Amino acid sequence: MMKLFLLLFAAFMAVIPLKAQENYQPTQENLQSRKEFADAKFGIFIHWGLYSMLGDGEWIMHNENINYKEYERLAGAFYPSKFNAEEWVKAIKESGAKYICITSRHHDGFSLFKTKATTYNSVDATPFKRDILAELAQECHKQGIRLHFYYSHLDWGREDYYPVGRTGRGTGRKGIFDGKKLPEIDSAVFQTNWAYENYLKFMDTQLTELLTNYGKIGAIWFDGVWDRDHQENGLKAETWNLANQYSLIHKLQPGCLIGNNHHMDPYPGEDIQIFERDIPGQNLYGYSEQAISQILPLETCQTMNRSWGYRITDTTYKSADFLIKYLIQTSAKGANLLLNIGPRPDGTLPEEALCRLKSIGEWLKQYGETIYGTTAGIVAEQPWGVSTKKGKRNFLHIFDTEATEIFVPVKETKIYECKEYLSGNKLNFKKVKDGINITLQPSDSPVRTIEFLYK
Ligand code: JFZ
Repeated sequence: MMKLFLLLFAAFMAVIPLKAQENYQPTQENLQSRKEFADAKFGIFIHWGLYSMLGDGEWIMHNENINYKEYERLAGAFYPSKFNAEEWVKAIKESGAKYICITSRHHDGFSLFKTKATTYNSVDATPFKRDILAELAQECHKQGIRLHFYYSHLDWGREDYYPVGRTGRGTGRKGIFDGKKLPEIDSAVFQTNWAYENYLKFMDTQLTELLTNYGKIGAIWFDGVWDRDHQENGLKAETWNLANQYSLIHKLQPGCLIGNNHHMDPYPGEDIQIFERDIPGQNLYGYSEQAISQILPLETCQTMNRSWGYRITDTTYKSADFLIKYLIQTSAKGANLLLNIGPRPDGTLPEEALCRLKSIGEWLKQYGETIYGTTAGIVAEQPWGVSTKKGKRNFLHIFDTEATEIFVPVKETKIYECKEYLSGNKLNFKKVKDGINITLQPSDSPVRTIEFLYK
């Protein structure tokens, strides 16, 4: 009986999509944007904010239960004297990345841009007085790289972010907004309330600014709706007013893609699907149980070390070879890689990150054609590696450095050419049961890429 009920309930949930931007029909411009996004394959994520000054990641305010009034004082010392947007963009472009996604405002609530919605921003609250996003946007447009904005739904420092979610409960918010006392937090089942209405307006103002003052924006990357997943109705899109937010964004810039790091199946109105720290199909971190969209472009975000925001003690950087392979693996799933850097409080990008950007860029200069504009390969992951493809051109990326021969399970296709990608040297292959065997040339490189064509 219980099973039947659960089954019926699941079926019911499956046919009733969560209310977001219902009946959303992406415009031609939006579809074009999705295509360009999917072709781009590689972007750089930037987590930067007041937390960077404390050198212990972007969750420090929550982790250490820092009082929000005290935390705000960091703004008075925010002076990243070496911040240089031109240098950032140049280094990032050299990596071969096609877009940058930066935290316009993270969970701590500090805005890296001039906003009328709050003085708690990099222009009005700091001695630096500069609009970080404006400088970055100008350089991105000048140097020809797309710009995306990360935007946090949740806020650990605002009284009108009410009721609070499951995080940031120790930041000392008093439950008083505009002089009025809010009801007890723990008794509050989520419902629309006057404080929250105010918070929604605040976000609308900021989103309007972000999509009006910084030229063409490639995407808005939302994060934080999961903060309320312990509350009744907490995950319902209507409580976040996603319908209005999404249509506002699509109205202001129809080509702007919307992604939401909610770790669930995409809501109507979303243009890309995000996976956090997992290549689609993996679930190493527990955030990737959602089905892989067959329609939307996919993106995997990943850290270079183990942190998003600058963590002064985190030296656990993944090797350049690992990251190159990771990019190939995401491409082989038809997804993009959004690789993170946490700039230092002085505004510089860590050397460890810079040298990895350089190595990835050098590889992409030679092999970019086997990544950009490709889709998932002709064969699924094999013991020897993975594949990508562009039309009838198939690229096999061999990670097994020892292999002298590989089996490729392709059936009906008539192969007429098989070669080493870079040198163009022909490789021998023979038809075997259920596929072909390709004989490889030995090489020192961690990835050997070969190309084969079929009719
Ligand atoms: C989120 C952010 O919290 C994090 O700071 C970073 O920006 C990353 C890219 O995205 O990561 C999450 C998402 C969900 C949870 C925790 C971290 N969660 O459900 O507890």
